[in-house]
Amino acid sequence: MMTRSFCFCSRPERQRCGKIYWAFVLLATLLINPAWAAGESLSIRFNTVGYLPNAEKQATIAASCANFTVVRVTDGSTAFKGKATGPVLDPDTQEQLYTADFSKLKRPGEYQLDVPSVGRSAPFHIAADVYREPFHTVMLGFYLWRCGTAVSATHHGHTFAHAACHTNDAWLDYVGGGHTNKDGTKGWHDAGDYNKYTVNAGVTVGTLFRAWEDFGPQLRKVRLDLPESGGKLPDFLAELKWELDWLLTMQAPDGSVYHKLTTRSFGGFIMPELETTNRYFTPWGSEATADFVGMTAQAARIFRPYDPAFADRCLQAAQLSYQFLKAHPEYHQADQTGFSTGAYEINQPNHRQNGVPQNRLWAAAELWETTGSPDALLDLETRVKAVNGQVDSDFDWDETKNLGLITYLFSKRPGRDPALVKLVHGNLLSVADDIVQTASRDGYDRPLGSRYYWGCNGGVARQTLLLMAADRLSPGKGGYRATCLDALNHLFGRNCYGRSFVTGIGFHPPLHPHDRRSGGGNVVDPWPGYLVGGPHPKAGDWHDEQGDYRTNEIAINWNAALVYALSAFLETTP
Ligand code: 9MR
Ligand code: 9MR
Ligand code: ZN
Repeated sequence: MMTRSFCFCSRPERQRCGKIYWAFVLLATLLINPAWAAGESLSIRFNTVGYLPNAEKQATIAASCANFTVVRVTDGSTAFKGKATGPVLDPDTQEQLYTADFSKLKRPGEYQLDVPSVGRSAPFHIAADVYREPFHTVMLGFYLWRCGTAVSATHHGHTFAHAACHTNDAWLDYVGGGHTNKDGTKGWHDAGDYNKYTVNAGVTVGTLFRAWEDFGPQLRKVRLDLPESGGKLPDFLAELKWELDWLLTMQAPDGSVYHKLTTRSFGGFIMPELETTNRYFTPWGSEATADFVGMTAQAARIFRPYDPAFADRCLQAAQLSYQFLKAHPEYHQADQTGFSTGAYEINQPNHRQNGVPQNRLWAAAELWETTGSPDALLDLETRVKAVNGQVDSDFDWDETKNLGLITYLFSKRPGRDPALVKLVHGNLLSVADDIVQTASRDGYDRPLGSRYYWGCNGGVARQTLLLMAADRLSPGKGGYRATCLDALNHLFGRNCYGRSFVTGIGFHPPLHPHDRRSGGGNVVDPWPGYLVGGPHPKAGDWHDEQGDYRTNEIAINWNAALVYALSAFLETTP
């Protein structure tokens, strides 16, 4: 297709011209791509960011091989020698895969794998702080997603910036307010598009708050270099407040919550400040309202020690919307008539979930955990019973039930039904054990196994919430932490592409994400710190092309899951 638009010659000539074109593309690729030009093999697939000293270290090799060595980058000397095992046929990719295990190499340093007749790998580090820089970059991704303000940051010597955008958010025409404007500024852009969707904010904020509640001591110390740095909030929470400030504007006076704030159709590939089409609040839905309760109730207890006035505001908002939900017990799907932007609704085609999502369970869980209200506990336990305490092995924006179950299970509040707690405890461990098994059977130790769907890379990262919860129940047992690291290994290069799935991080990361800033500006590199959605429907279906929004878009929900996974390993014992 590209050849055709490139040349205007007749048919036979066009074929020859096509060959010249592809030769040109190959040459250009080698020139702009120093990694490939240096001959680093894409057949040696491993975590190209690196490894914690005591972690398991395995590379998957998609070529016939026997012995391998790990060499020091500094002087080329050998640090480790081993024999590859295999081959094993990987059913997802039909590849014959070998495994090179170098877990015994623990000494910090910079290394490369050397596999005779296959080649040398990209360089990688072994270090106790190997995830610190990636964590910062992925959080930088959130800062750069901020809407309603100018942003600017430098990564690897390039500056990424845009002027204040969407400062007129938003119009009330579709929610019965006539053509009047009400404040709906701030928040993060959702993804590669600039719209803002309450339901996707739900799982995003819930996941980031989970990180805070699980790894608070590490996260409190993190400096993110934000405009708010040095103020009363820890930087991590300051970033989250930007989103919550917007979310609070999504609540209608009666407590219902608007489903989204968007243009009527997707805008073009321009920088956000140039997108001046009107944006509107759209009518309420029960998922948005339940997620809103979950987020604001959780915010109330998390912000309390730093900003009590904000905590009060969040709690009042949570209670108002919770009352609204109680008065409207039926599932209510948001009316999105007139809008062709992201739907975030459960009955859309090619969707994973069937049935009504259990977001109200999450809402009740967070409200109970924050207030201790017996009413909320009764509501919560009724819902937990109704789903038999069932934990899902992966989840995303369409189902926040797991977030509620985790909050319930780890609560220190009195009054829970012990039999129900036991049920959830058992379910969580058995789901986590399944994930560990699934990873161990996969050619790339991918914890999601053979499941490939829109945003599955986010799914891989989000499984770490379950694994880390299991690790808290049975500390150090079951291989839960090792499987969390398998997830990170996969996302940073132990996959059938041998590439990192996160822009600006690791070896040969995505260069053409479906991101309007990366495509609409004049920078060489894509904006940094973003996990792309990943291959589907099959393992080999990822395309690093801007047009491929199905596999190469970025989104806040997937990034949040990656932040969680990285938070778990920010600080390790040396
Ligand atoms: O750019 C849009 C992306 O952010 C969405 O995830 C995706 C699916 O809803 O839609 C993209 O927009 C495409 C639209 O749906 C169809 N025409 C091409 C648009 C962008 O290239
Ligand atoms: O993440 C969403 C995925 O689960 C859906 O299958 C897909 C199609 O509706 O939409 C994804 O969400 C997109 C949203 O609709 C618009 N902004 C970009 C999101 C990521 O692609
Ligand atoms: Zn904006």
